[in-house]
Amino acid sequence: MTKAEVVATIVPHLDAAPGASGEAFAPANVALIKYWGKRDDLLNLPVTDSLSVSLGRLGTTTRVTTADVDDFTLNDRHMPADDPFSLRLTSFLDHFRPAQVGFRVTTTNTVPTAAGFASSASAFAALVKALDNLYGWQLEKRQLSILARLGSGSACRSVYDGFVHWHAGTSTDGSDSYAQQLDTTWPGLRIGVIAISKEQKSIGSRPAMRATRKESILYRSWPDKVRQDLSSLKTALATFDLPMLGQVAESNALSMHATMLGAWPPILYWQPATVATLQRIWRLRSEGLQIYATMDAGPNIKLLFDAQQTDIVSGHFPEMTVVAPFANA
Ligand code: 2P0
Repeated sequence: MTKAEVVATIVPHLDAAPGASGEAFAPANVALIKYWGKRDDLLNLPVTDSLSVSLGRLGTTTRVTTADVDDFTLNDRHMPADDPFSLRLTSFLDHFRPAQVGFRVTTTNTVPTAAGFASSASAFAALVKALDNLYGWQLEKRQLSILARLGSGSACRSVYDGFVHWHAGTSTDGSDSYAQQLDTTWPGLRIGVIAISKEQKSIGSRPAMRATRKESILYRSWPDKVRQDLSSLKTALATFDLPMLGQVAESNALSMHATMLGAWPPILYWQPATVATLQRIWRLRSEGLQIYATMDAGPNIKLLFDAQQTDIVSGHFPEMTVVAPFANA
C-alpha cells in the first residue's frame, strides 16, 4: 500500500474546501523504550512497540494555509524550496493536496535546538493536526497518529501528551500501528538533557535502522528485549517506581546501541564524552544518587530523575537543560 492510499482510507474528502487557516501544537517526545527497526520502510511500520514521554510545552507549533505554491518558514527563516526540510515537507504534503493546491506552512520549534531532541516527531504531528484544523476533518487521535507516522515513525507518539505507547501492529497497511496515551501522569519526573556534541551525525537514523536490522545478528534479540522492558515499564508506571523506570529505560537504550555495534560496517553514535558521562552517571548512582540515562540515535545523553533531586543533579551537570514533561498536567 502507498502512503497516498493510506491517507485516502483515513481522510474521506481530500478535496473539501479549506478554512482560512489551521494551527496546532505538538510536543517533542523521548522514548523510554525505543523504536529501532522497521518492518515496512515506506509506511514507517516498526518491528516492535515503543513507549515515550512527551515533553509538555516543548515541541512545534505549525500554521497552515493554502497558497499558489508551497512556501515554508522555519523558526522565522524562509526556507528555500530545495532545502532538505522543504523537500521532505513537500513530498509529505503531496499525499494530502488536491490538484494545483500549494501550502504555506509556518513552523516554530520551542525545543531548544542545542538540546539534541529530534524535531521531526513534533513537526509531523503538528503538521497533521494543523491540516486537520485547516480542512475541518475532525479526525480521531488514533487516525492523526497513523497520518503522522507516514511523515516520521516517532511522530505518531507526538500526537499525545504524557506517556505514550506505540503499538507496532501486524497488518501490512498499518491500520493497527498507532500510538495511544496512557492514563499515568508523573508530575515529579524530570528529564535532563546533556548535549555532548552538535556535530552532524555520521549516519542518519533511517539508514542506521535499516543496516542494523539487516546486518546485525544482535538485532534478533531486540524484539524479546522490548517485550520484557515493556512489561517492566508498565509495572514501574503503575507504582511510580523511579529506579525501575530508570533501569528499564537505560538498559533499553544501551541495548539498542549494542545492536548497532553488531552491524557491519559498525554503527557507533557515541563520542568519548558520551562514555565519560555514562561512567560519571554510574559512579554517582553507586554513591546513591537516583539518576538514569537514555540516549537516542546520537551522542547526547538524557538523564531521568525526580524533581526533588534537581538541584543536586544540576550541581553535578551544570550544562544540563532540565525539562518537566508534565508541567501542563
Ligand atoms: C525513538 N528514534 O524511539 C528512536 C530511538 C531514534 C532512536 O524514532 O525513519 O526519526 O522517520 O520513522 O522517527 C528516530 O526515528 O525515524 C527514532 P523515521 P524517526 O525515538
